[in-house]
Amino acid sequence: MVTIVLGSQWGDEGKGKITDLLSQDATLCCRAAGGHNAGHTIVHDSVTYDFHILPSGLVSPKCVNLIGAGTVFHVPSFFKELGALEGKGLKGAAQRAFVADRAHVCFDLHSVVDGLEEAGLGGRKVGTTGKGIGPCYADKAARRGVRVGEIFDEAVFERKLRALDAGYRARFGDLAYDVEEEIARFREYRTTLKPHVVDQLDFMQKHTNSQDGTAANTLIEGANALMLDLDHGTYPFVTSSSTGLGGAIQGLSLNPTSIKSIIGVLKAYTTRVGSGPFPSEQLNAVGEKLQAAGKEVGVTTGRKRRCGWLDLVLARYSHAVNHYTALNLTKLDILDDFDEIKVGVAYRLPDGSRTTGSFPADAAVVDKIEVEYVTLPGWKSSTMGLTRYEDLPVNARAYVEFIEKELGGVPIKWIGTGPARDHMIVRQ
Ligand code: 2SA
Ligand code: GDP
Ligand code: MG
Repeated sequence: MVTIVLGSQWGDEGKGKITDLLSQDATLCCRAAGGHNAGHTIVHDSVTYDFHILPSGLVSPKCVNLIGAGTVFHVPSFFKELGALEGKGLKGAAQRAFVADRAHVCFDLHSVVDGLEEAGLGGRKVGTTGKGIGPCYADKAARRGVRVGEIFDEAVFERKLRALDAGYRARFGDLAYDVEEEIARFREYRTTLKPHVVDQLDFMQKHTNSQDGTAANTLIEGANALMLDLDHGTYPFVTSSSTGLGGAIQGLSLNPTSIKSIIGVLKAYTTRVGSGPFPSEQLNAVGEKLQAAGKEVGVTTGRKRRCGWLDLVLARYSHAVNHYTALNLTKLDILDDFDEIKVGVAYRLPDGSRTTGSFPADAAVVDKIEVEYVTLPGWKSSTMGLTRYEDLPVNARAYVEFIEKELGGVPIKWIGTGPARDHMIVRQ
């Protein structure tokens, strides 16, 4: 049985929190795509954990975790994050963290190139995290990338990394990067990384078949989100991986018939970090209030996130691509103090046409969209930490039910009311 958790907007919806919650009943938790650009925050037992490349299932002591073949893997981040978890008292996490030998190695070289490519774009910057994700996936697609399994063949590894370095020097001239230093670091990783590297198919078959008659539950943690997807997002203002349902299947060689649920994580308002179109963005006091109340700051880069109202045109599009079987509406508590709450329900396009579900492919067109809003009354009381649906103020329930109806009846099964694992309403 497979459960897939996917970001439905531009990321930071709270995927880490629900992944952590569900991983308590999972035998295996996997990342399928992306790299250490992701930032998933989990709050449990008053401890805050920040995950980037590691799957959020690591907080649950029985859950084994895999960084899948579709990801790009930065080895220093892997060890740094494992060290931080140990430092926070999460013992034995390293014994439950594995990476597929087919994942691509994301080098510090890629990060340097990421910075140069962004600088070259001037005013058209993507606003990347600077972690080298785009260049690493570009090398993968150009068939010159280095895979995790190749780290262990010293001669091949060193030849390929030096060739990457030479290629980038031919393009950019001098680089603030020392390839021999990076090669030297990998001589040590060759030993320390070895116990974590697995053949994905063997590994998944072992962990997804029940060993002792109990159900084997696999949880897939999406990274980034549908509107950052390389094919379906606001290209070119996207990340370089497939962040939707397709990427989850492809990156892990999942059996689609074993998928039990596809959970779309939908923040009760919208945020975006980095550049690119954002139709419901509020460049005013509302946006500032959402940013401050929601503590909307990037986990990986510390950038302030851009904020706006919930956009149901975007959510309908996201649902149409990812086929959510249920939603987790998150951060409802952040709307507690608004007199009125607006929800985008339709777009007016520059050519005068109106759409309620399709999302234009051209970022320049999306930039000129005018959003039609419906205004709903706020509830002006605290929902923080509530765990029962019937305890929500009537206007908060009306907000939840309005979203469900507008999205064609997809059930909002989970409602986040705070950052901690137990700040969640679960509707049956
Ligand atoms: P990249 O670095 O090549 O993947 O950047 C390309 C675009 O993808 C966006 N992106 C993200 N958006 C939201 N959250 C992300 N993770 C961090 C977080 C971000 C941070 O959880 O807060 O700390 O800034 C993430 N990762 C990539 C990015 O902003 C570009 O728009
Ligand atoms: P992810 O990238 O989708 O995993 O999301 P992030 O972890 O980057 O950002 C979500 C932030 O909101 C984190 O700081 C979470 O601790 C926090 N969070 C998640 N759900 C809720 C919620 O329902 N209410 C509140 N107040 N905070 C939440
Ligand atoms: Mg995040």
